[in-house]
Amino acid sequence: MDQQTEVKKKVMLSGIQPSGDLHLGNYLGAVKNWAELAEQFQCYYFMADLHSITVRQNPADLRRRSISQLAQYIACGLDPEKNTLFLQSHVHEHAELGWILNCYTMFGELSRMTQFKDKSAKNAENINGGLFTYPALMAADILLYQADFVPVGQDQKQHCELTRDIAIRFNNIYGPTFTVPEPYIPKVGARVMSLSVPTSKMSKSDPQGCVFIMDPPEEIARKFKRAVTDSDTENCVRWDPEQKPGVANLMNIYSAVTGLSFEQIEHDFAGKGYGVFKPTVGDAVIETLRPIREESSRMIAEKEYLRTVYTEGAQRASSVARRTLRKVYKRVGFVEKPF
Ligand code: ATP
Ligand code: LTN
Repeated sequence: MDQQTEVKKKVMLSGIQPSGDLHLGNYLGAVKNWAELAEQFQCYYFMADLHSITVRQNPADLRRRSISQLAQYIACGLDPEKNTLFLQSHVHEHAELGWILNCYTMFGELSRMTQFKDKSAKNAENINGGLFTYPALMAADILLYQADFVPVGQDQKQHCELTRDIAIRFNNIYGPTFTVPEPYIPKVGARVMSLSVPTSKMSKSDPQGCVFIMDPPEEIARKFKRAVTDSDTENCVRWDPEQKPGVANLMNIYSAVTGLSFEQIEHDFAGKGYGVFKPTVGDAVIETLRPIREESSRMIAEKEYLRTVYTEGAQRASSVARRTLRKVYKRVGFVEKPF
């Protein structure tokens, strides 16, 4: 009976590039929501190390961050017994299906991806082929596991839509092969903006406007005190994302960490102004991140344990990925491997 329930569970899958330390945007837009899904879904989460080398990485830092990201996933509540946690490069099927899907993804589609446009503007000296074909590898990540849902922040919606188009295209040519996945985007926290430039998304490439999970409390307090609010003279905590993007961002963050509605927040801070609101949001974020930071630091030291987690994770992932890849090889016309 147990096994049958297991088989019927819908599949969730997501990944984060270990190209920087996890930040509040990654947490509220993605990881926080993952932990609650384990009972209801079959969940796979990985460190997207293959994706991260589309931007030049220091090898030692990449290795260290891939492991510390795993520790942070666990500290955020992802139980390795209930979720399959692994490193993307340990499951070679990702690269193999990635190549195949490249051949079913159009140049025009890839040219329209905003992440490609943003990253090539930021890395003008290294606009490599991998950066361009990145979405075909992301489609492979998702389709290998026949994922039903992909929990991500708003910025990944375009890639998820392209994955659907690729899956539908392949299924139309060869018959049903892939589950067509849907993005799973939270209502609050889906788009956390930079504290210094509230019209850009919070990103590790802007450390002043970015709150990292591992930042010490004093640092988080300092970043929130300096958060850019709005140049209006109103000094009033009111939800108006068009006119007041800085305040709206703080309200979004505060709502995501406390569960309070925007109306309730407006009511609680009526007449109090930004000088009171900013440090209050900072304190709420400090208390949310404190246990995660402490647990991550403790776990990073447990190297053998982490190694067991990612070894078992890759073995489990690979046994599923292998089945899909075999089916795809057959569909496209490759001769069956004799060994
Ligand atoms: P980069 O700065 O290189 O674009 P990143 O910091 O945005 O990277 P990713 O690895 O691209 O991090 O994102 C990991 C997950 O976190 C994705 O699901 C993404 O949608 C989500 N995410 C990233 N930034 C934010 C943000 N500012 N607000 C909400 N969700 C976010
Ligand atoms: N493209 C994503 C990371 C990523 C991903 C995935 C997310 C790679 N493969 C598969 C969900 C599913 C990013 O840059 N945030």
